[in-house]
Amino acid sequence: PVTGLRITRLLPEGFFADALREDVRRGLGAPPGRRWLPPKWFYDARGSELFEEITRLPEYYPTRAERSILRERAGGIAELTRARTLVELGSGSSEKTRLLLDALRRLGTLERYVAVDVSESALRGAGEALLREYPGLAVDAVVSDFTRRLRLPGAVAGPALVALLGGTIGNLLPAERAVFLREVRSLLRPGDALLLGTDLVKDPAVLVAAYDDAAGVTAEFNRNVLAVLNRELGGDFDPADFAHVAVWDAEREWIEMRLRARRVVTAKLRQVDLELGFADGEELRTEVSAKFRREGVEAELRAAGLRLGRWWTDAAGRFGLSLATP
Ligand code: AVJ
Repeated sequence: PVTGLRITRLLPEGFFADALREDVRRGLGAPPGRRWLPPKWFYDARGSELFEEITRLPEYYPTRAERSILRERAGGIAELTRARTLVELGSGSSEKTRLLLDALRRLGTLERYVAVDVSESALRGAGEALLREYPGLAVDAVVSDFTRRLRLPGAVAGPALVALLGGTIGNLLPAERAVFLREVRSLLRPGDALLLGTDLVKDPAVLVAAYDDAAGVTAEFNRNVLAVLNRELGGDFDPADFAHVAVWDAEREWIEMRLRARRVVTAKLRQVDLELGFADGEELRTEVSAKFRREGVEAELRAAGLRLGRWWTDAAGRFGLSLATP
């Protein structure tokens, strides 16, 4: 019997430091006006906490919408998959996961939960709580960046259900999504399934409000990436120099979060030997959050060799949950 939380680091020592340096050189080293950072760097301990706060905001509907689908469908998902292993990518606090864990335990098939996330602090908190709440369940916490390379610790007992919830797949650009979905496909064996949450295209005013809340929590979340750069790379950004911006790109059907310089800003990142200048009003892209339509999800799955078996939405049609099989 396994007690205690098993934490696996699939990444070599220093991986995150190197990856951050590389992303910063590439993204912030781009010409002014075209600078960007990948959204995964939001999630230090403070950023993970702020994201949890976002999920409780009145404007941020995706978490509640997805939870309402799971509340209604978890039992059916359990019966369809009969999973022995639940693998969750980008598990964060594993809050909605409990609905799946409960349903699979009720059915009696579940033996192991594998939580994969970039945030070790989130994994520790969630993992310890789940061990207490689900006696007898083996819980693995895997610190990994699945957007780079999808790997799991050892063999996974099938049937396995791989879940990517919350609309996290929307943080990947279309080409990155194609690579990621093919990697998921290559991991799945007959009888396994993918459960994929996708936020759906809707009234742009609703979307923008979800990413620019009145209380300013998302703004703080966005600026937190500058605090991460300061701490990890010896930076001297003043987060207050940047305004939070959320815009809807109607053509590409995604929300972009940006940080806009409120004045001429200069900043140094000592550890990467980078001196940055931002013109007044210059923007830095910090996140893409793509919104989907059923046909698009189905096409992307199909291109990766996956078949969309079931498609559920919440009553208001705001969020989609797909169950796909190899
Ligand atoms: C965790 C990636 C699903 O894109 O909606 C929330 C992150 N960014 N508010 C999203 C986020 C701004 C969130 N995901």
